Amino acid sequence: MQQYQQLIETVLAQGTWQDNRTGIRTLSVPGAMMRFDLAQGFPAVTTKRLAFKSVVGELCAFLRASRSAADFRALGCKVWDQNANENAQWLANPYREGVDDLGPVYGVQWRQWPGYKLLDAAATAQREDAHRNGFTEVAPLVEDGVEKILVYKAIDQLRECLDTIVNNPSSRRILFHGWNPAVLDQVALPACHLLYQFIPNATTKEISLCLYVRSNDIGLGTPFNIAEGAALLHLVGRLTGYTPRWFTYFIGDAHIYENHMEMVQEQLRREPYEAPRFVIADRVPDFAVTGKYEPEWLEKIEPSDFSLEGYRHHPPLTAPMAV
Ligand code: THF
Repeated sequence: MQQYQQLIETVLAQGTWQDNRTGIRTLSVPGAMMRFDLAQGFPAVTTKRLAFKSVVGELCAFLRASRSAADFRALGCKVWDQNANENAQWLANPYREGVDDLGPVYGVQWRQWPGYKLLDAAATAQREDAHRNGFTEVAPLVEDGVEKILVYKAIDQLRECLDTIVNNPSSRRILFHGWNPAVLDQVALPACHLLYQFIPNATTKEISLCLYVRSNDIGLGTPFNIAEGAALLHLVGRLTGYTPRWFTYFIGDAHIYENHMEMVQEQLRREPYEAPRFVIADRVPDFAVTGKYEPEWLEKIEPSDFSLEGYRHHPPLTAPMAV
């Protein structure tokens, strides 16, 4: 994970101080990239302890389309409690559904993106096509004197990615998006990691992931989000018969919070250890071995199905999260 240290160095050398919604200033750089070869090991930060259980707990909660911090906690991840219950603006949001609610965050968009179409009632071919594609007719209505029909489908973007990896791996459209402009006013926090594109290689049977993160807290969020993206790529590879290879991580606003300076500087004084190995439990079917496509494991997977082997790390370091 030299690349994480290099990112810290870049921000320290080139960053400028910025104000933001949290009131805690950041040293920020616009645009950064890291690229990990997963064939060389798992990109866990080693210059401090990675909260791996929390990472895989969060991933499982996302995969189950959770929107409550209580569900995240039940899976071993406490990092959503503050966003759910300590942000005054969110507490006053009319869409908030009580204690621990986060709104339709990440997993809800990944697995249940609300898809609507307004069709002309007379457009029979369109209505039939929408029906074949899983849309249901919700309500008739009249717009400018024309009879219309509103159709709806909860789009499982992630499942559709897996289907395409299996059925049409040369597609360059295998992506899912967390940024739904229609619900930005309904969430505790608009998605930070928001665009995931899978790139399978049908010849080498390797699969790569490009991830775009609009805003990244380098002290706390970055190590967490890198590990989570890499874990997701491993899982998707396992369920589709591909070996995880390149994981490219793009950041929009790359920043270090003022009160994280000591934590990141201490990490620059530490020598990184070798990368650990990522292991998925045997009970999770390997498509490459079974030849059987079982995407329902996206929901069945448990945090305990993921582990790290040979994870050597320096002593833990932590710092407050800005809310
Ligand atoms: N808000 C801010 N300010 N930074 C973020 O990174 C962030 N997130 C998520 C939503 N809001 C955010 C929450 N993810 C930790 C890790 C991930 C987070 C938030 C906090 C954290 O404190 N990690 C500690 C301990 C974790 C633990 O023990 O469970 C650590 O040392 O890693 C970006 O996704």
